[in-house]
Amino acid sequence: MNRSIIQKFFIVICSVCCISLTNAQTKLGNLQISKQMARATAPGQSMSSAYLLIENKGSTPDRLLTVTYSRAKEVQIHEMKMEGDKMMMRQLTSLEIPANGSVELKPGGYHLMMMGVQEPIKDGEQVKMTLQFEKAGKVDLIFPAQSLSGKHMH
Ligand SMILES: [Cu+2]
Repeated sequence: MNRSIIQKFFIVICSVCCISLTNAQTKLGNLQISKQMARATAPGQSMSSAYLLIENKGSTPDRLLTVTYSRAKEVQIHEMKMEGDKMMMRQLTSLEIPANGSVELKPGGYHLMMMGVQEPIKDGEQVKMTLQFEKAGKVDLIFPAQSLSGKHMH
């Protein structure tokens, strides 16, 4: 390979990285949203979960109020934590995103729970959900679906 081919090769790789980086973040008012992921439904299950990172660059807190998904009866905001030696899951009425802070929804912690999913969510599917924040407003987000195995089902 001569030098100019190698250079072109790196330029191509670099621009692909930059494009995927800019696509991965959504700005909504003071909020910056990234790392969306949905869990593909397990066989026979009508429930699934989804995750994302919400960063608040503003000096006032915001709140995630509601989430909707056209194929689910309901999407709930859940928290999972250890109480004694038991893992407990509870539904939150809203989720605060602190000023100049962030909340990460991830397996074993906070998550979005899709209830009554009508047709299976397949691996590789682009799940579109709508999130409503108290201050930043409403946004449609794509959650790429993956089949995740492991002990954390939520
Ligand atoms: Cu849950």
